[in-house]
Amino acid sequence: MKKLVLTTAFALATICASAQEPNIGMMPGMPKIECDFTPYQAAPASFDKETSGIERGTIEEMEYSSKTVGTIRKVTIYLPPKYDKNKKYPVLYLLHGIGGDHKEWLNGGVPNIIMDNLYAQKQAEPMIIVMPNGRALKDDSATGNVYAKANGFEIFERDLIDDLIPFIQSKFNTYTDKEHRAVAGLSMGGGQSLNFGLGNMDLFAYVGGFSSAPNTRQPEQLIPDVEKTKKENKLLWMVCGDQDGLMFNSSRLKAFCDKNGVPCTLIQYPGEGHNFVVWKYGLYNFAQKVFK
Ligand code: FER
Repeated sequence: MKKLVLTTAFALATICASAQEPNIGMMPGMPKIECDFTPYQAAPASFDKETSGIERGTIEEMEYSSKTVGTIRKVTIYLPPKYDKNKKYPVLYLLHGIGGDHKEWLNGGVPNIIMDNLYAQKQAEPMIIVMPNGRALKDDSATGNVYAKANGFEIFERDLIDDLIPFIQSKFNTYTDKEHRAVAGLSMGGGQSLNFGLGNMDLFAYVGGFSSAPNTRQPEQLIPDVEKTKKENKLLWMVCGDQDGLMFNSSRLKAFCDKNGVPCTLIQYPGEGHNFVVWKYGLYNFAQKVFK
């Protein structure tokens, strides 16, 4: 079954160029899993449009040394407006998809504009957003057959925990407890966030999966101990387009949570497939719910 799902998804997914997510439409034969969707509420029309006259955060690219990969790796950082190095900040690790790298969110998802707007409306806690390259391989570029490099997305768990988080905590004045650390991502990054976030609840209290990909572990693996998850996880939040052939990864987890009484959100974004309309909406909502 798993093999069939992966092969079908691969066959129907077309990757046109580097730094672009596959166009994944509805797939006949994909399991349709019933679950209780959380009602969709539209974001304001201007949530992702640049607003004039408001304070802006800053973006920088940094490099860190990875023991896991044995290379120097790039990471994009967004600091909130009026960033003050004497203040402590929580951190959101924001992960990209199979066709992207550390610049994908910035190029496709305008996270800086979404966050600047949220801050102008006082709708989010000031946080540092860290956008790494989630393909933990010596060649971590989104070129060639990106599916053949998918194992790098699994290896990234160690790079994130052993190399990147310590680096971020050494360069910025951050809180270091789980209640001040979140992980969310799109597609492969959504699968990574669910896998790593729920798998390391001592490190992450807030977990977001946007259109999570088939790298998402089975619910029983993600939540082996229902009571522990209920106690330790503070937010399990998902969104997926209702035209996205990868919905089953999210609905399977939501159905498990419904059955076992684990608080969990899954919004079915109406009329959208596997794209940044859904992912920007994901960031807009998730960012308002963390660190509160
Ligand atoms: C797959 C289909 C899609 C898959 C990964 C993806 C690992 C990822 C899509 C994305 O990140 O946009 O079968 O297998």
